[in-house]
Amino acid sequence: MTHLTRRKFGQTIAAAAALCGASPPRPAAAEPATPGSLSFPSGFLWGCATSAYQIEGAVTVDGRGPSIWDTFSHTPGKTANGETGDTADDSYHRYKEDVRLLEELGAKAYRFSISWPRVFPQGTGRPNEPGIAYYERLVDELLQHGIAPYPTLFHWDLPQALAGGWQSRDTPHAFADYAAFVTKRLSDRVHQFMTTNEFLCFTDLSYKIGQFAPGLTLDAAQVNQVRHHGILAHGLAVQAIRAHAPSGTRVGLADNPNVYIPVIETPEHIEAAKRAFREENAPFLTAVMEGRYTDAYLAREGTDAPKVAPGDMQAIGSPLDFVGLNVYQPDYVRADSSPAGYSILKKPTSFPRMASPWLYIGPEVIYWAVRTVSDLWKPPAIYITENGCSANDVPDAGRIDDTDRVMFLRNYLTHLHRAVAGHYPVKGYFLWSLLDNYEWADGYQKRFGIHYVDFATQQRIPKLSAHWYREVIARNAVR
Ligand code: PNW
Repeated sequence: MTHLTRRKFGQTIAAAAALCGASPPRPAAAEPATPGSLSFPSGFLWGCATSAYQIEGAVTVDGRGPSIWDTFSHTPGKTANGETGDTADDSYHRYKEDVRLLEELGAKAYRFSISWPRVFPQGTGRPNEPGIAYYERLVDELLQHGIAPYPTLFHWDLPQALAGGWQSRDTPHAFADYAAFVTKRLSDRVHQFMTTNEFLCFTDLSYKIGQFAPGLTLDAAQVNQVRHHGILAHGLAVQAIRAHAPSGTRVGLADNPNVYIPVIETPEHIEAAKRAFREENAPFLTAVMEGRYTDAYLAREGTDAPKVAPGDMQAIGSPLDFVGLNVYQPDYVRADSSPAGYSILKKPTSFPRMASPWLYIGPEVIYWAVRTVSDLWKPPAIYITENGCSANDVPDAGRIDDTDRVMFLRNYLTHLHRAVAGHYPVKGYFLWSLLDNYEWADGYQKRFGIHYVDFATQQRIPKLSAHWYREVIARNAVR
């Protein structure tokens, strides 16, 4: 056997072992960089993300109250095949197994969400001790395995009992009280909190388009008020967390701004994309980062603009320690001579997408997300709090070779590396998702996990992408 074939043979065994889920032998010293390998800074935080309603199940266990997603998913015609989060991944009972999956990946951090109706079944009033105790157990399990907890306080499962939902000004105040309670219980062990997840989804998709709970289609003035209450909830929660957490606790949010890629990287198009980002996200991230609505937004909405009470904008603009960005699909912008100075391009029908029809593939969007937020507002730190994709995963002899997901992730991470190399302050990356889970109105058909879940048996199987991600984390490098 020649030296070359022996080496090849060894690599094949290691690769086969990896595919079977066993750990391939790893050299003791750091591996030498392969040509063209893209290394991340030491301490870069590699993690995975999930959310409560999408994975926990156990919706009536230990005193949890109903959320608007329980009501919505049980309403005929609202979700694919009428599917609900009643059982989901049963992670409420299997959290130790799920922490083990994180450990096997070598993940340094876990972004999960806390279910408000577990902690306050009525949304407000008396806390439910078994509800908060579950999150204490989860946090302790993570810490025992050296995994940093990154909880989000609201990932859409609003307590049903809150009259008027996000249409009511009382809801942001109830959220701040809930945030204060969670902070008091967890901030001895949890050093960072995210307030809300994705303003656009729990406001517009829920109260304007009606695609998400509670499934309403309100008029423009009402929608603007809902949006205002959403960002106010974030701002009041930032104040509540700071009031009750030890100093040094970091506070941020996870948002999914529309991100614009300059069609050509020339100064005029780059400037137009930046302007588009600020203006198209005016009701949400721009208001949070600037503590005011843009003049153009207020002019555009006219008498439909939100009613703002004294103190609201100051709360909304509370300084943040980090900005979390959920990055999925791209949009393209070019400079033009319109009053706005830009136009957003329509995508050709041939533009490639993943298994969810909305999920166009544009890996450079992750670079422009980081760069634009950084150039506009210079936050101290940025995290990618979600990135990942759905794929048509079908087990074949017990294996899921999701080469399309690996392709997607490799390309997005390559462009994230461009942001790192450009010295933008991006500190970590959370892959969506650790597990296949309840993909909201799309039910269980759209799989986003790097672990396959057999929903009949609750068995978790690492997909090829999990093996791939483990190598990324181990090498702290893409490629
Ligand atoms: C995010 N869109 O949602 C959420 O934070 C997750 O809960 C979700 O599972 C994940 O992305 C994948 O969808 C989105 O239609 C839902 O553009 C829909 C859209 C974007 C993000």
